[in-house]
Amino acid sequence: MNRLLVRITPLISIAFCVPSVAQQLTPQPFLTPPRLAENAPGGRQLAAAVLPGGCKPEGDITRDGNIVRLHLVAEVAPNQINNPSYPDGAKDNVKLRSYGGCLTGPAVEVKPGNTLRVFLDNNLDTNDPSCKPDAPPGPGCFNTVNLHYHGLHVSPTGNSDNVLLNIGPHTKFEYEVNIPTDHPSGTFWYHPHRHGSTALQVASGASGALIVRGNRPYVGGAPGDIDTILHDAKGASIPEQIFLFQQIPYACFDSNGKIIQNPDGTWKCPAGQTGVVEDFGQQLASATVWDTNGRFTSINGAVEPTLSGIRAGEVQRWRFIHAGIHDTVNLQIVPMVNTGPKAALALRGILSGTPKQQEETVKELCPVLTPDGSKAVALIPQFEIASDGLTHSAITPIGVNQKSISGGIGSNFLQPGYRSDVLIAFPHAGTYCVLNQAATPAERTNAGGGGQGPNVTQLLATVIVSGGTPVTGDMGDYIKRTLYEGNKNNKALPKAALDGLLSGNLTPWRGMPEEGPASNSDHPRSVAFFIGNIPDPQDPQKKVFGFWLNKQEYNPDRVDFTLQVGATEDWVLTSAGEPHIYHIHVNPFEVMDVTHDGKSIFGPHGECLVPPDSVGLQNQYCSMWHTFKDTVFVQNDYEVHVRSTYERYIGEFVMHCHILDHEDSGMMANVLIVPDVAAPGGGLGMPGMKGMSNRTMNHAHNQH
Ligand SMILES: [Cu+2]
Repeated sequence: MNRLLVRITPLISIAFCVPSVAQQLTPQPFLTPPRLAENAPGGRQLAAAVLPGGCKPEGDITRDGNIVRLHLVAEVAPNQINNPSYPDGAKDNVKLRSYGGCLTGPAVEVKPGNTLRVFLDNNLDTNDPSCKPDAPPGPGCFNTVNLHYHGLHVSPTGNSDNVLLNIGPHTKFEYEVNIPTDHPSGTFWYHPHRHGSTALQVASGASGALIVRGNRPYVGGAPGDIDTILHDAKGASIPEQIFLFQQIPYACFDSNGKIIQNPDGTWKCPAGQTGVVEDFGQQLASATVWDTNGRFTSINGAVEPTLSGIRAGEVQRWRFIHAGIHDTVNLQIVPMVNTGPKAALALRGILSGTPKQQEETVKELCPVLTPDGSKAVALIPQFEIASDGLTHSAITPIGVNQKSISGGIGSNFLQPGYRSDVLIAFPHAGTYCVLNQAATPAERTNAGGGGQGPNVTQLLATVIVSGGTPVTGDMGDYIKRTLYEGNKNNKALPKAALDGLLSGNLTPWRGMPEEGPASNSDHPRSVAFFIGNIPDPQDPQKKVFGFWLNKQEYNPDRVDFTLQVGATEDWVLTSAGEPHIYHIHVNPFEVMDVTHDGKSIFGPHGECLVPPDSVGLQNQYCSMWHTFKDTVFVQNDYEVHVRSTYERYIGEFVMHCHILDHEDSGMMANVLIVPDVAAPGGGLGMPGMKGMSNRTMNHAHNQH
């Protein structure tokens, strides 16, 4: 189907615990996400869905005009995950819940104006001891699912992007998601979102890329699709890669139900045992679990794959999707300086030893400091064209603060839920490392305690660049010039738009127009996250522990915010004690400002000022000035000011912390958008009608 996406190494390997000699010599291939078998109208099957080294997912896809029919199966399936700590390239056996039975859900591509009919088949076991009748909201019912179309601007109600549905085991459900014709094209994703089972299922690999690809050219007037101008200097479409990052905390258990560990505390699956994700308390509910368990962030289901077949100077679009549940990925790309035996093993996804020993190897192969330790090496720069699927108004270099090692130029802070589309080109042939850089102690959210990327630097992937034409000089200028050359012969493209590419101006293709004035600028709505003890509303003498959003835990029967469709409003997002990650469904928001101690971190034109504190974490906000997002990191002691217009859709949906175990533990709120907030009946015009109108009337006073 999409030729552009298929640029994988032509090597078929894996699937055996003990690699053969031939396999030992070959790099571990970078896998593109699995593809569903594609049916032509009339029943003929067009293409096999299996890719080299990949997994054939259950289900299929049929396109008939604007209707896209998708059969998706939620099931438990056996798989294998590469474990870099094994010196022989062995893999761990796992058995996980996912879509289609592969380690990552199939990539799904749609167009603006499509109707996506998803026939979701919940094939999980009806025997679910985690699901207790009448249990209060919270972690549990791990075999009950639903589906969220993260970032899509679609209806949140009925059979559409409705995360308030429970789809029980051995139940089929048909979704109908109408993607409006004016929907931005970009990188989105799908995952289960049933309160209580979201974290465990996403942590098992139940997520997939959802690409909206547009073919609307910019000819003056309405913005066009960025997809129409991503051309190389010869005018051909540039290659692209999906990177779906997952953090799968699989573990094996002893007869007492405790996780089996190595002497250093990392998790161990002895021979013959199969890793699972079943225990919310031990495997998910801890700020430090991902730092200490020795597991690795995977890419499209593979740990430390090697991407090859890229040429020097070749501009590529990389679509990063953070589908992990808890921890920052601090993505840096650096040259590999060592070509010895350790490098050859690294290309096979073998580093050997404890996490600390593996970090030593990574630092030896891919240093981010000069040999004398005095200076950061130049990272391969990433030029962001879209965040959270929404094209920027300018090509934006990632990272600006050279003083910081982990936040220096080219360091892409990806938080759970984020997408980042970057243009990238490698300056010359060679091997490169894609790192998940550990934050320096000063940059950790809980110094020494975890929660901000891994404790140790991890290798995410290696990249082999061969052939092509080396690039000297400024890479940003080179990439802009390439786009300019690639669109020069497009006579329909207005000259001002073409010339603008030379300075990185993407306004003609931006995903969202600038927000207008907000009706509540002097009294913005607020969202405050906090985990800990607060006075018990029933008995103020007592304290009660919880995962709080505005001092309330999630109650599916309570509406927390009632909003007027069409209104534009300001919100202030804060976290106390530790950072959280704000995500709201249906409508994206524009990041208007980020403040610390009441002072903006931005200058008058959005330039990122010298950090107002020594922590450095605010670096990740530097490229967010007036960008649109649907998910944003909320650093404690900072205020993130956002503005959103509640366009088009009415109905009930959620906002929540995208650290998904926090969400399942209560950090979520219901949002209801109504046609007329002042009308009798709370906006639906029928006072006394059961359902949303009653709820609106009863809970209007709960607005914050
Ligand atoms: Cu949180």
